[in-house]
Amino acid sequence: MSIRIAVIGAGLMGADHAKIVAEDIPGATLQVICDMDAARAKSIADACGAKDTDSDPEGVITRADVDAVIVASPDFTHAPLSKACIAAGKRVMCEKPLSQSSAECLEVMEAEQAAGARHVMLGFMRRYDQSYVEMRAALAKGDLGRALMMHNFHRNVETPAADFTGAMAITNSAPHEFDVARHVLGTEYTSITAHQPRRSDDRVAPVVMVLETTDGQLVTIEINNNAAYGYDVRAELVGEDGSIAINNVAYTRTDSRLSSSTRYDADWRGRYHEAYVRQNRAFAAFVQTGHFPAIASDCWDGYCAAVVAETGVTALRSGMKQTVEMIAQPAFYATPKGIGA
Ligand code: ISE
Repeated sequence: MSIRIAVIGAGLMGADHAKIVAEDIPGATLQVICDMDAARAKSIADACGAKDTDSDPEGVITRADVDAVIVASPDFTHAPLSKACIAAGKRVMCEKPLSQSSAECLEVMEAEQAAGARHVMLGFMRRYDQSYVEMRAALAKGDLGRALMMHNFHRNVETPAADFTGAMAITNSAPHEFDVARHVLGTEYTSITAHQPRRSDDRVAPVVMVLETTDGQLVTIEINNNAAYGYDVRAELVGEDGSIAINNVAYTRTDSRLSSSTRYDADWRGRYHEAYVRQNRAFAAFVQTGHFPAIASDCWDGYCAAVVAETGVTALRSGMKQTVEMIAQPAFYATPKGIGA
């Protein structure tokens, strides 16, 4: 059956998801683009061939012609709309974060457990990026020996908003690393420290974090939202017998005038396009089969990222190492995830 998908939010990410649903998800129909800004919803709907537009997020979720939902509206709407999807019995792919509040993540987890079935897939798309897939497989295969450290840096060209802060680097950008490092290592975090260097201007300085894991490993994360030179996300996993590093991904190299150069993407949409496509195809399969994808992130992963981010902000503000304190993983989320990638 063709699944009819509504995309809630016609901003940067909503437009990207709408295009992917329209062009790259076999067996899916882009049914509705929903945004409070009717003109913006119509513009994306016209560009992507959506069947309809709407301006009522809660109403769209219950529409009879909508089988599943992608939530790409502002962060503060993610948890309430995910709960509304659960209440309506609709599966949802919610863009990260599930919530910046761990308490609110727990509310969504409680609603999903009460419903007795998985409804929420979370949009930590790095798990579908080929570089992290290969990194995780190399560790699982034993090529590296036991994992000791994972070094990560995540550099944006410039902050997405003028009022961006160091704390927001931890709550908005770093959750990608918080999630993908624990996914690759198969572990949880026990502590975090966070520091910033001083810039010579008034732009937000990088944030450098060191996290300890329950398996005695170290994870280092640099978030630099004002790197200037390009969108550059890399990592290196260091084992007792070897290491594996993520290259900058560039399809071409230009050689001329005694020099050689490759280009960086301007932002994450180009660098992770294939990951978004794989993620959204996995979501469509989840909707059609009910099998939650084996490597997808869920509400528990959203809760873990929120707890570590909240603790990281405390560490940054206090200048002191902070203990990461989480609830025990509910059995509902401990069961092995579905089949396939
Ligand atoms: C943004 O919200 C994202 O999710 C991007 O993937 C990330 O690279 C960027 O730093 C965030 O601001």
